[in-house]
Amino acid sequence: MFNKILIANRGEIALRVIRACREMGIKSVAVHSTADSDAMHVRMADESVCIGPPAGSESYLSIPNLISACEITGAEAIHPGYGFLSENANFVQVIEDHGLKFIGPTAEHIRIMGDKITAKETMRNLGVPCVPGSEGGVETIEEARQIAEDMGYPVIIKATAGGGGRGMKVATSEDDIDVAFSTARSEGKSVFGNPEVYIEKYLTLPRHIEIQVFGDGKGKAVHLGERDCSLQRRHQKVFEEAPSPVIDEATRQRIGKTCAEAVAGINYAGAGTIEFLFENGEFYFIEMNTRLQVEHPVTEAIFGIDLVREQIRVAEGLPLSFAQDDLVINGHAIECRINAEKVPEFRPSPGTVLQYHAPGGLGVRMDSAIYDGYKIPPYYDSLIGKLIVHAADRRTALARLERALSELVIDGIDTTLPLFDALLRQEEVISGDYTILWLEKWLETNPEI
Ligand code: MV4
Repeated sequence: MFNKILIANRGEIALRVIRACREMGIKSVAVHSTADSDAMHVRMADESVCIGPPAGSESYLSIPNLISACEITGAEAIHPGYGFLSENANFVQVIEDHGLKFIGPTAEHIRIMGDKITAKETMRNLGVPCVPGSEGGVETIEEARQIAEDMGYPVIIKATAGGGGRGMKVATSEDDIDVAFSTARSEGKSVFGNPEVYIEKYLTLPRHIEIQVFGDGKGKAVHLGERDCSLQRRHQKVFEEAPSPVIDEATRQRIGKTCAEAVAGINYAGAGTIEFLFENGEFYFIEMNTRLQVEHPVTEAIFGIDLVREQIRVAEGLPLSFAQDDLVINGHAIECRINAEKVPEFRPSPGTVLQYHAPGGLGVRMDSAIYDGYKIPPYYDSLIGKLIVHAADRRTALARLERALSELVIDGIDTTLPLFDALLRQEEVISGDYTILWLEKWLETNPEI
């Protein structure tokens, strides 16, 4: 059993991990930059260590500083949260070289999934359905043109090291293929240090549906259904829900079983998310995330489980505390990501929170590290809170969300809250009839917010 865990993160996710530690009787160590001395995660943890100046690269991303903080405090394990070093295979390697434990998968699994070509090949071999496309990387423009012609346009060229929508180019006809190929390649090289690209059929109206999986690292794994994350803007999720309004129980069990068997087959340890595009009733694997995701609370809500507790248990070498048959969906959950941004431009809006009042009541969870008088620093991600509602069904969850939003007060800064009031009035959101392109199109044409 761990006696003390260091959390290599900040904001709401650091609080999330500290809370799980406290409930498990494990001491928590917060780390912080000089810009975060007054942050809530520092106050809430049992101990804290300053690990550097404001820039993430010199603090939350500094591996030597994090290892030193473990040595100073006697922490035996590190929880990375999401972002920062959560999917850095080298970090995991260094942690293990120092006799510490990383709360998450192995360096090897992170490395495999971090390279999209290798991830896709691995998943295909494990029986996971993938988007049709090139087998492995594409080296030349001639090869790219040939594959696109055989498959039919439109196609998409993706950098194998890409992420967050960078290094992706669509070609709608053979006129675009040369430019798409060379742009994806050079973006891959300049942004991610790897020019390797691959080609896929471009799906025009898919939904983004991701399956939550959990492995014990010893060949056992379960799935925890799907999350529908189709409402995105510039590859940033805005509104997520579970279950998806378009997936029935038989489909869920079929794709869930495929995913659980796949991760069991590689002895995957801890939480993972297998991302799919879903179009015309078919799933197409795109990538796997080897971390706990921002939107994990909607899954926790409908299954009534604590995913961070489970991550810690697995890192301690304990078995999963539930079997697949124990995992039954109860109701519907929705999450809104609240950013310190001014809409409709989504311009970052750091500053002082003059007043904060969190909503409450049945089926309402507010994960946030802000407080009255808190000064949001300008150096980090603009996510300042997640409002999660849970109810017996989707209609009731939408009503509960509207009610919770009406109670929530964040004064002093601009936030994305006005967006959610407007979204809840849209027919497509109410009915659940949206694709990955809907939100951006609606924002372009919408005078309301
Ligand atoms: C695609 C696609 C259509 N067809 N792949 C965007 C980021 C990366 N995770 C994969 N992405 C996409 N891959 C094929 N073959 C469309 C997207 C995409 C997207 C995916 C999920 C959620 C929002 C999106 C917004 C634009 C494009």
